[in-house]
Amino acid sequence: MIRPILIHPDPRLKKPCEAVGEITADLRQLAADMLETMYDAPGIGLAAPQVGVMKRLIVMDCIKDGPPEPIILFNPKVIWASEDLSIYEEGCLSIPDQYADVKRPAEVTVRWTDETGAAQERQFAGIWATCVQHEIDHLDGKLFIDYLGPLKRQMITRKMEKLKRERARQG
Ligand code: K2U
Ligand code: ZN
Repeated sequence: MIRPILIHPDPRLKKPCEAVGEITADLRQLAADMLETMYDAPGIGLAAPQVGVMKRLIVMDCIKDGPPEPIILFNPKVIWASEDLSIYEEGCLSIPDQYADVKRPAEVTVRWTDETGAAQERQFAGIWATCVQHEIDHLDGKLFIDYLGPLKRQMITRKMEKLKRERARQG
């Protein structure tokens, strides 16, 4: 089912998430709900805290045109990052309609447990590298606006507070 996405500022978006133990049927259902929610947004990545679940789980599908390639990552960990950096104008489904340039390592190797409980390891580049780092940041309570200067971050936070007030009024 499609789950509501939390909007910044929200304490649950700033808290570090707990590691996942056994991959249960409930966690596999959560991952399926997160993929459905991500495609509906639409987005190319989503982290569990964004739907209010404080667990180390992210989903991604950065394929633009072509058959979808969803991947589910439990307890993802960057085990190598390139020296080279790349800049990408990032957005966030928890900070709607706000975009800013963020510099990150251009390539990363990530280790994780997949939905079958198998250990996986893959090197990501391009938009996949940007996205997986953006999502793993979410698991550590870090948002892309945390890489901006204090004034820009404060301006975006104020806009989100106004958006939340308006949404609360509309009910
Ligand atoms: O985590 C999220 O909020 C989903 C993010 C993932 C993402 C952010 C920045 C750069 C790459 C991935 C996005 O909101 S998904 C929407 C999107 C799609 C393409 C480019 C930027 C944002
Ligand atoms: Zn995000």
